[in-house]
Amino acid sequence: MPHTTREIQTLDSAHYIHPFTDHKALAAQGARVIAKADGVYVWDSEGKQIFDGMSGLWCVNVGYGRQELVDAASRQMSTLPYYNSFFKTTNVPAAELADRIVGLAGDNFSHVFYSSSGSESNDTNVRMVRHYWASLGQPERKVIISRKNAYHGSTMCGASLGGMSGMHAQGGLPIPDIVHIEQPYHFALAPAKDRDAFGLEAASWLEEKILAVGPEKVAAFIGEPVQGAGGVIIPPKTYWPEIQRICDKYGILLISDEVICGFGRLGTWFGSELMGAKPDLMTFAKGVTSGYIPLGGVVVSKRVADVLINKGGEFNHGYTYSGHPVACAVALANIDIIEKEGLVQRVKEETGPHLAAHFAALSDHPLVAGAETCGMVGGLVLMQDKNRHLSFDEALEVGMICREHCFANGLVMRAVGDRMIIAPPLSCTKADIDEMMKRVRICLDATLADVRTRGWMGAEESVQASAGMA
Ligand code: PXG
Repeated sequence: MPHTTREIQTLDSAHYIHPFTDHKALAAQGARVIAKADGVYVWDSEGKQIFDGMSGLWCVNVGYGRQELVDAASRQMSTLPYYNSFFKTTNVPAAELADRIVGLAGDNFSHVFYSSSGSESNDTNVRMVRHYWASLGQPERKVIISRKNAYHGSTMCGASLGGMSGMHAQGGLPIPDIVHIEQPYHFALAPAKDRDAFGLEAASWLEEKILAVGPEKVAAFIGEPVQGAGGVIIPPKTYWPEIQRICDKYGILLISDEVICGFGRLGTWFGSELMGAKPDLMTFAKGVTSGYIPLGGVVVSKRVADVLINKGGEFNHGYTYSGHPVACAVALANIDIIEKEGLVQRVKEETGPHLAAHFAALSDHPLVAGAETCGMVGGLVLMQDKNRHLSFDEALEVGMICREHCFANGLVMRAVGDRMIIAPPLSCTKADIDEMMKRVRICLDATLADVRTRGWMGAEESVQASAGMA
């Protein structure tokens, strides 16, 4: 390696502004330098091996070290490294991939629009649905309804669609005509209520909002099948079918943001399939190339495409890298791997249930108040006193403490407040999951020991703990 870790950290801190980072804290600590990766593991610049329980950032679906993807990129770069899709032009991988994605998305869909990220794709969604309604002679239909604690990206549209108050506080967001309803988070909002009844109630908040805004002004509803960055919030099974019914009732377009859930993560090609919804538009990114190269886009239904093509005229929207041939070639090779290895089916029938069983068993841990999974995503809540549903004081940042124990013990697990979340590669074997969960236990035990030492556990638990020690 040409530099020592310290030298890289110094360069980094002097010149690199990172996403979502407090730079004073980073400069004091020094960035963790990830140097290489293979399979389900990454290695830092000191040679420490870490199980990547987050697939990078929810994207490395087929795992690291796939030579097929390297070869696909290399071949395409030698043949045609770049050309644009403007001015009635296309390229071979872009056309082939559109056909392939439409085939995976199902009968409702006919077209694909390309971008390079999830954020850009959601900007496309906002412009496309407003253009759709304007083309139908209803330009007043502009309002898009989203949800609190949703994540839809970091551009002006993406962050506005998202429901993160910390993001809205910076940059004067949300932009006009984007409004939010409460999320379907059963554990936090109504743990005592029947889960399915709560799902129906949470969906009814959409109808309330439609009526408050005025149905003639509402263009679309957008949601993630399972909220990812918000903390792996898995909705009750009644939620999405009811959301679909309400959208149909008012003729409102449904956008499923599949940036995390798409390309197999929930054990179906797209998450909306599992949730029982039939969206009009689906946002994708991340897993389409397993993160090896940036690519995103929107899968467009026949309903929307028909209006865009036959009534919309020119859609004045597009990106330099829309349909990038190298990114599309890598996506095709990535889908080949997912199909050849049966990864979607494996998540559904084998590895997903295996992960779920491990998570269910975590309920015996004194810190773990709720643990659930859906395919290859999982979330658990750390609580001070789970019997009394008592959270830790937010200011204690117990989730962040747990995350540090994870890194120290060779595991990437993310903290969203006191929710610890994982999303390992879909290529995980059952043995990989056993290894990951062994590390999860070690990290939870280390966190428990830590918070006990600090005197932060619930009174009853502390008494039990000291009785046990006596
Ligand atoms: N939609 C969803 C559902 C996402 O999860 C985006 C859109 C935006 O994609 P791009 O490619 O523009 O980043 C995302 C991205 C986290 C985290 O902390 C999650 C994302 C991005 C960054 C951090 O969990 N998801």
